[in-house]
Amino acid sequence: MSTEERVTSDLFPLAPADGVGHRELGPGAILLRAFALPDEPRILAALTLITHDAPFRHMVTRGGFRMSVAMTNCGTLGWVSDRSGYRYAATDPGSGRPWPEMPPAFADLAARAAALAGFAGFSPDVCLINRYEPGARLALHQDRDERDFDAPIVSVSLGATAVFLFGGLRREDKPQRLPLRHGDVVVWGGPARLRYHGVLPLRADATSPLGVQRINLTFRRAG
Ligand code: MD6
Ligand code: FE
Repeated sequence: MSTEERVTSDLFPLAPADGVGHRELGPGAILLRAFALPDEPRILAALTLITHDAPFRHMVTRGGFRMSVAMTNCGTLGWVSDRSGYRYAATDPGSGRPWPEMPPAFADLAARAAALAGFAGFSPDVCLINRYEPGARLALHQDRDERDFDAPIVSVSLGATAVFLFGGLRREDKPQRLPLRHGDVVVWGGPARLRYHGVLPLRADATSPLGVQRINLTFRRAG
């Protein structure tokens, strides 16, 4: 047990073992349970505006497969995929207009989470917004479309619980299985920046403050 886990269990002696506090997932990676909960109303209000301007859509992979996760973005760049592959683009290919601006509350939440994981000064230029409906999944992959890997990835989960697969630096490394609940935040950077990760198919029986869907915000520095 790490010092931090001991401190946490002293502070919350009756709390469920894995329900609160911070958990190291290895060098450069941390799970912050419920960290985004205080920001939930602000996040949801901003999401309504963003998705009105730039609706969720199912992108297509280079191989021509429709992704089961629906996506949109805010920020000066957005992550897009089509038959020519994955990349970051300054405009929404659906509308031809720039992506909606990143709300200050988003950037602030991401920076506070990154700082707790040891990455001070994180200033994201992309917030990729993912919507998972039952059955939607994300295959194990590395995030390597960004220009440099100095900045961490910050991932905020809202809505239905999903099982996050957090692997190692090699595809063969056996992933940890982490249930991510409403408000949980995961940060990975530095030595963990290129760890493989993915999401198991969302289960239909999940009940959550957002109904049977999971919304994930992933913050990156791509440009
Ligand atoms: C998640 N998403 O939804 C994590 N990575 O919990 C990702 O890791 C991700 O949705 C690269 C591109 C799109 C993604
Ligand atoms: Fe990813």
